[in-house]
Amino acid sequence: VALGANLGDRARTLMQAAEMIDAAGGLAVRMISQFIETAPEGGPPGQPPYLNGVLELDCRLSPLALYETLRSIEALLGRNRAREQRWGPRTCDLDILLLGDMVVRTPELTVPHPQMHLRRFVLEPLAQIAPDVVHPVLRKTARELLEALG
Ligand code: A4P
Ligand code: MG
Repeated sequence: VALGANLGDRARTLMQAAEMIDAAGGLAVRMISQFIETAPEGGPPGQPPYLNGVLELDCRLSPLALYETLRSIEALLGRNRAREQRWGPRTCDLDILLLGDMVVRTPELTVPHPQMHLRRFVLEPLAQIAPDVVHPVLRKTARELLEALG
């Protein structure tokens, strides 16, 4: 799971998100990457820098149940989608990157995350905690995907 925040007390928000995920039924946090400050990619110009990180979870939930749990944690952390722009500033964004070897393509959910292999702010923390995890569609490891970004 990728964590991102660029409003408010970003580090506190990301730690709270990790704690809430760990406390949720069917989920346990196994690893937390360092949180890194990153320049915004995409979205409207002039948005503040992000703090990004990645979690590895033990997950006993279905993909959709995991997605819904993450959405409810985003909401509890003060995210208000009605006021937000796509790729705009947010207090907390929780995206599912990978679910083991599973490939999901539903209206709500695409896993692997469709942009993960293009994003340094995802691949850097991912390669830190799971360098050898394999993207099941591209068949490359996190480390290889990061190196491919140059
Ligand atoms: N969705 C589909 N697949 C997934 C998935 N694997 N995980 C759908 C989570 N959601 C998934 O997401 C939009 C829709 O994607 C959801 O309704 C869900 O059904 P959202 O979180 O509501 O909106 P968003 O985050 O504004 O859009 P999107 O496309 O998810 O953007 P991203 O990819 O989250 O990018 N720059 C830096 N440096 N760091 C960042 O963290 N984040 C973004 C947002 C832009 N630039 C950034 C960062
Ligand atoms: Mg998102």
